[in-house]
Amino acid sequence: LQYNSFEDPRCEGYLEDGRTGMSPSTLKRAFLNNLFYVQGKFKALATPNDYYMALAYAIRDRLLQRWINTAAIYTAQGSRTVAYFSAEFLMGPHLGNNLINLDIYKDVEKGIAEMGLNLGELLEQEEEPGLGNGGLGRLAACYLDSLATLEIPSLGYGIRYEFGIFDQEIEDGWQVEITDKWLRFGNPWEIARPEWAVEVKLGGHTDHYVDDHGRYRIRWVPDQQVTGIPYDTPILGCQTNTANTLRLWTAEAPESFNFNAFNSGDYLGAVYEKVVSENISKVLYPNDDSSQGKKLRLTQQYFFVSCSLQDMIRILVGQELPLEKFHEKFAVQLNDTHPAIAVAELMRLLIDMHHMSWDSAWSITQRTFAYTNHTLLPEALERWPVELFGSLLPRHLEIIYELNDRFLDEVRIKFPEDDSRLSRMSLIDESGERYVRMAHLACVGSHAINGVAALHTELLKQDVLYDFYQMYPGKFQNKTNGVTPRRFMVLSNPALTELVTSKIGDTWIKNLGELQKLEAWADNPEFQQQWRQIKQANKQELAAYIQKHNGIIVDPNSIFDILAKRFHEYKRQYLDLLHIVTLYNRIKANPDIEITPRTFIFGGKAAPGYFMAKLIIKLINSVADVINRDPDVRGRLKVVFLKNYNVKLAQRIYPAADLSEQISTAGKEASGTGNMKFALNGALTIGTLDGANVEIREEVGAENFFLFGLTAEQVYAKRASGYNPMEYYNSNAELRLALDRIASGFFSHGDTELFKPLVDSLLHHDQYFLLADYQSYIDCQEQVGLAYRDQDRWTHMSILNAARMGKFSSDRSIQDYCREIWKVEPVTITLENSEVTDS
Ligand code: GPV
Repeated sequence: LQYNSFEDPRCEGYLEDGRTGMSPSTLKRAFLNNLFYVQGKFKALATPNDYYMALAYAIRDRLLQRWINTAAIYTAQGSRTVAYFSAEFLMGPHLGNNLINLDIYKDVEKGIAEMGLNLGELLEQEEEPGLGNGGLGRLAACYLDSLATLEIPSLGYGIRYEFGIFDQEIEDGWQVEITDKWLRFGNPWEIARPEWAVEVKLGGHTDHYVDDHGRYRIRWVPDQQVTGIPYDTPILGCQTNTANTLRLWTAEAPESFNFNAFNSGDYLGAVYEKVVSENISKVLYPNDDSSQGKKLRLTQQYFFVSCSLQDMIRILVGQELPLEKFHEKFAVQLNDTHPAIAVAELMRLLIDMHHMSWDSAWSITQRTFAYTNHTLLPEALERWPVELFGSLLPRHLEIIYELNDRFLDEVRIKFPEDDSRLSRMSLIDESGERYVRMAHLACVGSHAINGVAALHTELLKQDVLYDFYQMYPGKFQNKTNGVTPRRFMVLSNPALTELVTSKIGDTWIKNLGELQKLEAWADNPEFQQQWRQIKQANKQELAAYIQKHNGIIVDPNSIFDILAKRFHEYKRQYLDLLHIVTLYNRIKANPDIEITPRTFIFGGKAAPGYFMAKLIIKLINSVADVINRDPDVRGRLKVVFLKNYNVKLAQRIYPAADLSEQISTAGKEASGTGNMKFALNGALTIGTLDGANVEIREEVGAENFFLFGLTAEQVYAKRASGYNPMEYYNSNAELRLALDRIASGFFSHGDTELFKPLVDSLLHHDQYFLLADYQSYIDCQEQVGLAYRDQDRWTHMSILNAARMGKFSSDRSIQDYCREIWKVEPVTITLENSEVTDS
């Protein structure tokens, strides 16, 4: 073999060989080698998936040197490390992102084209790892990208679900769930590490005994044991050599478990035990912002937390550091309460397994953990019936009781004679059936507690965690969410990336604040035109996708008005529908009315057990069927439901959006992150003063943001003074017409029962204040329509929105976490043949 050394200045020679070289010819040869030696195919028989795999392995080879060097340097230096604990990592496809972060996307695209193939088609082959539900899981993924880009030593710890979030099909307008077999064709990005397997105990009881030295000890006698096998995926930073690790755990039956059953001839019984163990990492719970309280879910949480903490102790011991330095070596972030059991598990490991004193263990535990809260919704606050909890984790329940006794003593000292405060703050809810309160455990066991947007953090302090704020004001911080511009701009919107880079250079990619320099171009006619052309081309691509998948022809000159996120009543997809039906009613009343043409695009999944959310999906599709076919509409309105909204589809949607719908009831959306991705790609937002919308509006300027609706404070006041939605129905003719139209069976072939639950819930409860916000929303949408007619004005606003998104890079969020919570510094990774790599 001949290698093209020194061909590319990025690869200083020593790395330029057949498995690491970045030159086009080396990459091409690696690709063809993999097709032959890995896939066992030649061109005539190769499928698109074979080509994808061949390329994926070629790129993986290029990550490995970086990955190994990163691990070697962290190990040699004993670097302080962030461990991000999350039940969800919604990574999206790896290949394209790795090409971007390696900075070889264009070279590879060209090389692939020279072989008569299309890179975009190969990228489409990748099954995305959908190991998350929505915002929370995607945030974890953005944070891993930023941690690596900022060269922060870090590990993501989670679960390698065999089935990720379900695939959504639409049948007769209804959502149907299909299992997500994402591992079907193998996963080229992960490496199993069975040599680092750990054992996890479950169930049983505890034994209190006196050991040989006369010391009082407690032993957990489990009735089940499972093995956790780690699978590692490299997480490459952008234009750095840092490749951190995402370590996901798979549950297996222990090798020796039920050896007796085999020997006694109960073969099927033994296999059954194995199946039970493997169920633990089988499937992601598909609920977003709500907790079901199922035992298997608690088992999943405990399983990955225990595996991860044991793994961290192995790493610590391997670096010859004493256990007393656990909190100096590691900063653990709890992504919501899903991993909060870690507080009790670290205590157990330190006390029972490593014989540390309670006080030392507690000091280490508190200094290790920090907790991020992601919601104010009461139904999302996790609590476990004490009985269920004790049947799975008897030792942890004891530890929590002991923690609680000591904690409540502290509360008593700070707030004497205040029994109601004690019962409000207790780790155990004793108001009825007894529950373990996971948010309280997380607050007590952490040195820092943060919300995910300024408003959210304020509401946490005033409301959901008010008592904890009074108890520990110094623990509370805000960390406004962010998104990675690599995936959500450079990869997904290459044309806009190129235009921006042609004007301000490419350093904005790692320093998003520099986008501000675009402001100078906001009124430049030539730039405006280029900006518009790119948006237009992106809209045309989405239009082609819609035609292919929905058979609907949409007008790329219409406003692409998009609402894409999980379906939940508080997110108010239904309010968007009321606007659509209102416009439709106006057209029916006056077919010649002037209306700015719009394409309403929806995407999102509903939790399989969430009846109302699924009914809203059905209503969208039913309204679409009528409006898209009605000749009176003359194509001025189109309604499209894009099925199976996921990371891949999101990457197509953001670049094509004119209008971003961020219309949650104020005080309900903790932050939102889709709002940031849309604006970064030049969409204007119509939104309430909720979550990060507040800060987005502050950044882009009120004049570049379509604001409507009640404030959080007004919502609370209205609820307190007795909200009556019927008053709005009775006094607003257009609103009444819209609701009556839905109730009348007009969109349901005359069936007046089908959507009755939706109509009734608005008229009689309207928990999320849709009717209170309706007129304000309709008026604001009127302004949107007018603004869009002035294309220069709209483009000016669009440019300013993108130019002012600097704050919302996940790089900024991560820098804030590093400085203010984790106290961790970057470590530079070199590719020199250092001692560590040679040995
Ligand atoms: I808790 N979030 C989520 O996606 N799933 C959850 O189970 C919970 C919260 C979301 C919030 O709803 C968003 O407002 C927020 O932007 C996101 O978490 C990331 O912080």
